[in-house]
Amino acid sequence: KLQPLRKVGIIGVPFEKGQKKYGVSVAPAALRAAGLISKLKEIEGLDVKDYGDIETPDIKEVKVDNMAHLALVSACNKKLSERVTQVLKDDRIVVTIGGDHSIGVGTVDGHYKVNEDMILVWVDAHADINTNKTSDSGSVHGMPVALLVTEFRNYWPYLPTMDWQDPVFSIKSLGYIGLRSVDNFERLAIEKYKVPTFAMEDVEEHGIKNSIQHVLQALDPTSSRPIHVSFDIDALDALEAPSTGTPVRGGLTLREAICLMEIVHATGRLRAVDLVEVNPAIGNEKDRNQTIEAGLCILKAALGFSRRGTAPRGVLDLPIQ
Ligand code: B3U
Ligand code: MN
Ligand code: MN
Repeated sequence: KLQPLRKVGIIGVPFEKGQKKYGVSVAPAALRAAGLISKLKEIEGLDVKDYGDIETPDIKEVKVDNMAHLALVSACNKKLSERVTQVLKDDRIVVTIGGDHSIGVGTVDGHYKVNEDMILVWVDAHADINTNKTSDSGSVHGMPVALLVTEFRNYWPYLPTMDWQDPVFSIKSLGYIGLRSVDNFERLAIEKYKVPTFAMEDVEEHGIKNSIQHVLQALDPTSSRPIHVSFDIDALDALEAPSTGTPVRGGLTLREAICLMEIVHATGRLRAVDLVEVNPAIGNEKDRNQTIEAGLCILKAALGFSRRGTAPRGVLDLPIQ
């Protein structure tokens, strides 16, 4: 049986070539400057190690139809995958700070190499399951799930520079929460493969607590598999997290996101969490601070911070004067 882990490793990924806007690569530095490491260290019993940032080598682009910057996306994710594997082998929960959501390829690939029985909960306004044939934007941050799953092997052409990455993860181990901007072919994929999906109207109907519990139960009825949560900050309502590249109104509240993460934490099976698409260059200072703070709250909830508070360990009474 999987035991709860109280050690984490942080990886920053200052990468933004999976989408078109400037600024999402600044997020790891902005989150660190806002006290990411020290705030996580304040969580009772949590051992935090910073593994630093993944730097992407400056390499020559390849041309693939409707797929921007594939060579850079590939190079970044190859290094990221190896680092994720290393952190997990050090027996730590891996916390990856993006970067845009194309880095989900590296985090899931690296995680799968250690835990083949992992399940993946993709929390996002978008489904990120386009191929280069179905994408309107040509941005790889809308394609990571399609790159990862074995079931999509035949929907891709040969992708130069991506030989290191074999789609090995099964779509049967994927679930979605928070969707509200889903392209036609993405919806077709969700229906074809019966992906457990709680789009916003389902969250509305069942509540966030039942939504996440249903997804976890559907993917893993025996409650025994390692969990990977890939959290796109645009899953939150645009009013709660304005500093992001493709905000969509009508999303999760921060309270709902915290609740979701608390439930995942309580399983004791969380092994990897990504926080992506925070873009400190979008909006004003208030927007930026609000978005970063939301990100910190979400990560803290995932790693065991209690909103109820925590009494000092081994202390039975208040100090006497
Ligand atoms: N589905 C669209 C839009 C999108 C996906 N992810 C984000 N936006 N952030 C696409 O480009 O594939
Ligand atoms: Mn996304
Ligand atoms: Mn998104």
